[in-house]
Amino acid sequence: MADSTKKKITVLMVGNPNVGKSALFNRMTGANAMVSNYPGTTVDFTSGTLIEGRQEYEIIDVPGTYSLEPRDAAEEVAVRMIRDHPDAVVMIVFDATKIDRGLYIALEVMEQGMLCIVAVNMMDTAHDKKISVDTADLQKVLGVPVVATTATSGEGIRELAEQIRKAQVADLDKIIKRLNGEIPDKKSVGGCGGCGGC
Ligand SMILES: Nc1nc2c(ncn2[C@@H]2O[C@H](COP(=O)(O)OP(=O)(O)O)[C@@H](O)[C@H]2O)c(=O)[nH]1
Ligand SMILES: [Mg+2]
Repeated sequence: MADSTKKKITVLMVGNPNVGKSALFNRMTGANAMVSNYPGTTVDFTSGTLIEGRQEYEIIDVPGTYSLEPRDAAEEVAVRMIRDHPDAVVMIVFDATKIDRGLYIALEVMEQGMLCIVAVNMMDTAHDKKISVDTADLQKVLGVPVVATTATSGEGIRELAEQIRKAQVADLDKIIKRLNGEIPDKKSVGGCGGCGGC
């Protein structure tokens, strides 16, 4: 049961098309999803409820986008949804086999100064293709929670739901310095990924 004294938090699921946003959305929200038309457009989007740790979240499955410079109506809606929900948590979904593409949109979203969390989905495919993805390292670099998931099997979904409350506003200057090796890694303590969320 949700704690009715806590304000409902909106979570926007953002990422490239075909990274598994809808599959993750279905896993997190179950059967209570609702399809609506985004005001003033012909673009549909799906929203649903997740209750985690007595907090109610409204999860919105945002149309897939490659960047925040929209090239079609669906991408325009994705950008509008982000602009229209400045207090939302953005769950940025990566395809584990295409991390570079995920990083592109992630950095654009992070530039907006919003609370962020990253789901690295399709971990099964990455494993099959022998692509190793170090989510702990990615978490250290980005400074926001990063969770490995496989939406089709459900692996990582629980942890993803639990980590939403630890979403962080990323510090782009620090990310760039870490990428350039100008800031040494924080020491990992007890499995801590150093996202700063605790
Ligand atoms: N192997 C694998 N397939 C996945 C995973 N997540 C989603 N898919 C599949 O990838 C395709 C695209 O997923 P979808 O949720 O529609 O992506 P979206 O465009 O980001 O919403 C579908 O065929 C899903 O069944 C995953 O973790 N592993
Ligand atoms: Mg989808």
